[in-house]
Amino acid sequence: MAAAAASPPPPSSAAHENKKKPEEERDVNNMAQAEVTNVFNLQDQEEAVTKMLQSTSMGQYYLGQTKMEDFFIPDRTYVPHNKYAEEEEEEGGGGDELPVLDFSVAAESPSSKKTENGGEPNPQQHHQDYATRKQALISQLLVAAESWGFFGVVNHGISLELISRMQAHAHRFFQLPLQEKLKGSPNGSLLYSYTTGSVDVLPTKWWNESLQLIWTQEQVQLFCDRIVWSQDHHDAHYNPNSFREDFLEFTAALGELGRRIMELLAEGLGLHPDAFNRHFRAESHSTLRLNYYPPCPHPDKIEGMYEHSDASMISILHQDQVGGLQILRNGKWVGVRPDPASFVVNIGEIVMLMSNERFSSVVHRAVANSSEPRLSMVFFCVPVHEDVLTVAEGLIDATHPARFTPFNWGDYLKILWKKDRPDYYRPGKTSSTKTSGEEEVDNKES
Ligand SMILES: O=C(O)CCC(=O)C(=O)O
Repeated sequence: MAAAAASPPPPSSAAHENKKKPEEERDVNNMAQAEVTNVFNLQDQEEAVTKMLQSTSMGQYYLGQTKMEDFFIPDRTYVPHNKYAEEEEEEGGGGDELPVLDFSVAAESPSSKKTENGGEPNPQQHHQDYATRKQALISQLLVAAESWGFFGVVNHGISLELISRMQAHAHRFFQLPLQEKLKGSPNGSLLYSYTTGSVDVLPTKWWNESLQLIWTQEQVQLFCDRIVWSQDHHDAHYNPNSFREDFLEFTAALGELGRRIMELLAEGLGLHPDAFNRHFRAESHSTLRLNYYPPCPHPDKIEGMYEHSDASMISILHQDQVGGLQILRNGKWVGVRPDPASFVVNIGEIVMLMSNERFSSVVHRAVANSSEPRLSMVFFCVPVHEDVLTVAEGLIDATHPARFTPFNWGDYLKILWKKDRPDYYRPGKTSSTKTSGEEEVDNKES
């Protein structure tokens, strides 16, 4: 692939326009909903719903305008949803397992811990232990962020009960009749919400539905006010407020986890702990997306969600027991084994850019299956719209010039869906190409 310019032009430039290849159009990302919102915003609800159905993959399918064959992707590299790295290893394939980091030390304060028998610790000794363990975590985190761009997190401090309550809300929502779900499609003041699959600007059709909401009280309330959650008398006891309450508790907890992760990433790079977090504030349009993949009789031919890297700062994902998240690593798709107690975190394009590409934002996808629906829940930490984002100063020197010009999230969103966006905004720095530095990465399946 062509080499990326060492000092790229500003975001408005189309300097790389002529290099486009059809495969490059395939990059998709976590902002599908934003596109839907742009298209349908400020329109009459009924008109908005019709338009959304007509221009999204599952919408067209539900309307009978497309057939399942229209979802088929030629020459697709298929790895079943429940095939994982460890199994490959057993088969002699040299499996490569996602690093899993124990975050318990990150939730601790340097002075809070009791000794094993419940007594007060020696404060100085404890402080030293804490510092040693924290440093060990930072080192593991750096390796994972640099060489994988992805890692699992356990002992993250978010209760399993809260996670399963959110999963139950999600299943309840996706099982509602289509007409009911459509009342929660993006429109007017509700910026993100229910969407029936991928939008037409993307070159492939996704076999999924999603519900994505900005993490504010106001947005979730707007959404809840539109939906009738109890469709029959069996459900009469369901408290619709519980969706709002659990959503707010869950997103606040994920936001806190995101903050801790970004603080440690910054410290690992020798930056001020707040270097990333100062752009990740309550007024950012960070979102939680619930992805629902119905069973599909031809999982080998379709994609639940096509390969993409995330535009976020970082993304924090929980997948249910079904499996289907796959990461492109060294040119191969690696399945991530589900674990109810862990989250999977990935570096998004914003932190990749701010780290001057020390970290990778890696391509991943979701694979559907023929027997059971699959649910994933992803929290996208994004920067405040207007904040100017730059490569962190401590990472620039004579041999490492800034690879990106300053931009903001608003600029980024504007060009995200443009087919002619400059190459340096294209996702897909994979670990497999990390060492070559200057090379642009091929996003397509191998
Ligand atoms: O469902 C998954 O495992 C992947 C979801 C994802 O990549 C996304 O929502 O951007």
